Amino acid sequence: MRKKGIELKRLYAITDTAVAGLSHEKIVEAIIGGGGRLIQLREKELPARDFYRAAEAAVERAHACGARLIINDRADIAKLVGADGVHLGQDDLAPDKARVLLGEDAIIGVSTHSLEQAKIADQLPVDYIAVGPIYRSITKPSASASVLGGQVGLELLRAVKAAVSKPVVAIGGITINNASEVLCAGADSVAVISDLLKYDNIKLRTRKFLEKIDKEFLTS
Ligand code: TZP
Ligand code: MG
Repeated sequence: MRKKGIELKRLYAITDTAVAGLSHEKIVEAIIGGGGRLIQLREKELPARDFYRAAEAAVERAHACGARLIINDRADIAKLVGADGVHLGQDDLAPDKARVLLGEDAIIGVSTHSLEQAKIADQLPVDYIAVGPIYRSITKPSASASVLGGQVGLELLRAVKAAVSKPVVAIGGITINNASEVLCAGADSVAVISDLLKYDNIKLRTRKFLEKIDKEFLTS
């Protein structure tokens, strides 16, 4: 029997060793220190066996502190390290196949860039639908290059939210200054790389980010 649906944290931090200049494990440690409890490990350079080792260390760290760790792209690695789930792009393993591999309790998320993709994702065995890039992203320029105008904007986010029943994660160019408007536009969660990881003190930045969205979003 499928679980009834996951409750996403409002902040979904994503690791990027190039932006942070730190290992995935150290990034996870800093984000957790700042109060983050939902983290995605995103690794695009390492060979599989090094990716596995990094994921193993990161998941151990996350679970020791009560945080959830989702692996980007690789359902096989997510399964092997006992991660909480996998985040899949449009060209990764199909969500139904990842579900077979990871089981009913795993969190599976999928990236979408149009209303059509989001509606399709709503019918798939996934737990959340990511939409982006909401704003231009310097961290993933290819995402911005792939959509007209470099960003899908809050318009698509609103349209997706109105059309799907699953939780929606907004991604791309989200900062401490625009996160509240993204949440107000309907995002259940904001996924962030650079505006957390480009700072020397990631722990402090994560705390400030969480405080700001808690304060602004709850009072808006
Ligand atoms: N997918 C769409 S934009 C993006 C990903 C992984 C990068 C998000 O990074 P940032 O620095 O928060 O814009
Ligand atoms: Mg992918």
